[in-house]
Amino acid sequence: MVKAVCVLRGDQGVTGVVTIVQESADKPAEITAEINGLKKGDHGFHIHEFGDNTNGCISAGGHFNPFKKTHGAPEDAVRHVGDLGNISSSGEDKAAKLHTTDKMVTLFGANSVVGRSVVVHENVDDLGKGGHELSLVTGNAGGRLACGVIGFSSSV
Ligand SMILES: [Cu+2]
Ligand SMILES: [Zn+2]
Repeated sequence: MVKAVCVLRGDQGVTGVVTIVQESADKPAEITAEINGLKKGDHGFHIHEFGDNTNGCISAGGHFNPFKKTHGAPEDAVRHVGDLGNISSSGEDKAAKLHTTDKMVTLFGANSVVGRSVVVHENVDDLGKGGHELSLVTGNAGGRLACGVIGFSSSV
């Protein structure tokens, strides 16, 4: 069993905690997220390549994509490893919550997401289907509201 946690912060009051737990390398990862301060609606939610916050969330780089695929939905076969879809807020002062399992995200081996970043976005991720020039790259999810680095944890 490997456990990881990510505390998200941003400069517009958005905060959150994401936990990832995985029993073994051949089992799906269990992802739980709670994000506060989001406007009502869906917000793109991804794992980005770098655990670098030097220049804020921009330094996290692009979506974590070790297999060089195009952007997609979490349930798609063709997607970035980091494509977690959207997290949905029902209103400004309500926590946006997500609980899912994912077969591509892993805490084991060379493509582990530990040391990378979780990013929550301003706008909805169109899951590659929006027809915008950025749809197959970022889901056209707009600015980065908050981010944090994924690290190992003993407590989650
Ligand atoms: Cu993102
Ligand atoms: Zn992506």
